[in-house]
Amino acid sequence: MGAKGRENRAEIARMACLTFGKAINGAKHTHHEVCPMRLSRYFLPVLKENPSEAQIVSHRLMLRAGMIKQATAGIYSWLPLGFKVLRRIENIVHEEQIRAGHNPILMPVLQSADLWRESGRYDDYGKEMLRMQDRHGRDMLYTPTAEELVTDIFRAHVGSYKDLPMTLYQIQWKFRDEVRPRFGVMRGREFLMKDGYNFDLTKEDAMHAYNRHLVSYLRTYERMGLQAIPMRAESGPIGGDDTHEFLVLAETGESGVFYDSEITELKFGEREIDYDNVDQCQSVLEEFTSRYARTDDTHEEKVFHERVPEERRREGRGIEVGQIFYFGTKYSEPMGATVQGPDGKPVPVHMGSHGIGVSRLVGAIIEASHDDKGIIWPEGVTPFHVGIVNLKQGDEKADAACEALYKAVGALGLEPLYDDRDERAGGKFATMDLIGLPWRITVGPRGLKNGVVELTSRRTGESEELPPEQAVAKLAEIYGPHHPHLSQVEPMAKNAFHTWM
Ligand code: 5CA
Repeated sequence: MGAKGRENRAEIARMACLTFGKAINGAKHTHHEVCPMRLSRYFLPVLKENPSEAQIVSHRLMLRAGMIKQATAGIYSWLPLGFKVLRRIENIVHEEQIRAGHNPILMPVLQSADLWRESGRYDDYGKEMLRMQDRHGRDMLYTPTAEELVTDIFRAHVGSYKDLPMTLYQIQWKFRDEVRPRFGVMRGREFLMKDGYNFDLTKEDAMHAYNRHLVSYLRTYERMGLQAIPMRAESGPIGGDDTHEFLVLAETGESGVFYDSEITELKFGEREIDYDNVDQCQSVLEEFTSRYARTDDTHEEKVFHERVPEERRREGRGIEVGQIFYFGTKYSEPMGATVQGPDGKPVPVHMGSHGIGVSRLVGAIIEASHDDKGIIWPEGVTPFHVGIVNLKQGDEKADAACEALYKAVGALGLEPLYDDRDERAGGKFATMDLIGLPWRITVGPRGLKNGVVELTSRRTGESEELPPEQAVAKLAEIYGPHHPHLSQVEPMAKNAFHTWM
């Protein structure tokens, strides 16, 4: 990349910090993010019975935990708990896109058919595209993806190779009129997608953008507590030859998958990556895609047998949570998206597009992380960081201790959900288990007599009795890696709790 490109990237990073820096520095300052909540005031319409329409566990649990409500087939309203998780996932996606140097934008959901006629896709797309007319009889559509619109933005404003590389992305609702919407948000008709589009001078540069996206996706999914395996796939209506899908292994997945078991041992982890470094990105791609891993669309039994020893051959199912494409000049050529090259001649830009199924991820995470009592949120996406259960609401000491904990957790920049209802302990525990907060602090008069509360892990079920300030300190430690600002917070003063002990 030229010096101009590097400057651009630095500028993007600077701007992004202004826009999203608050999110990057931790949840503390974004208005969606910090809302500690009392259950008595929270709209959490949990269901006691299993809803009969739900065929898979994530759909069942999302309905039971009051996260979504179906509006009509394949279209959902997001209720407070579901909306909160959706926002968490969006934030991680934004942070990782910005880290990779990409520009956030927002394009409309309703688009003019004329643009789609330029690429030829208005006729090709078929019945999946929802079409309508405005009052003047002009053909409109609800965006199923946005290659045409973003190319139109690019051609209007970018004229020189010196402005490249460039990647624009958005997180926006899409509509695809699926024949069989099912499994709740997993296969919706309306769904939230992150869609990103790279513009590059040469195929080589565009392949770097492809690799950069692959690397950023590995980081993105790991932060959500998921292992998503890149697999060679088919491109479908987006077009192009190079494409990988990211699959989360799950029995209820809609894609058949065939892979070398060694691939499940790979982790991106904490490694530092320079997204402008072509070789670094290329080598991560090679590391994660050199072993056999394909979906049923591209699977070849013969190659599978040749390349993978029998004991490592695995066959299963997976949920597609993202896909990256390189399609060269498929849109830039017919739509006249050219830049002036170094020799002064116009050249069509090389493009790719890159999607993440943001709303589908909510379901995918639940498929990958639950037990028979309910959801188990990974720390990176949990709607609330800790549940506080008051075993004896109305008891002066228990109430005071819960209030102090509620404040102390909030002061850390974490969000507690305080069950302050006058309910039996069993019912409170069942609700907490169902909605899946990874940590719970239980407060009761008996423990308080000994100066302790109980900290319980939802995942292991293990409990530990400890003084409240230590429970808070432990939460700061647990969530530190997810919210870097937490470590800067002063440890809780011990005497903050003395009033009631
Ligand atoms: N233009 C490209 C990339 S931006 C594109 O549309 N790719 S896609 O078709 O593969 O979609 C991207 C991701 O959206 C998919 O990997 C999947 O996770 C999610 N997705 C696709 N269809 C649905 C659907 N009906 N319901 C929920 N999520 C979906």
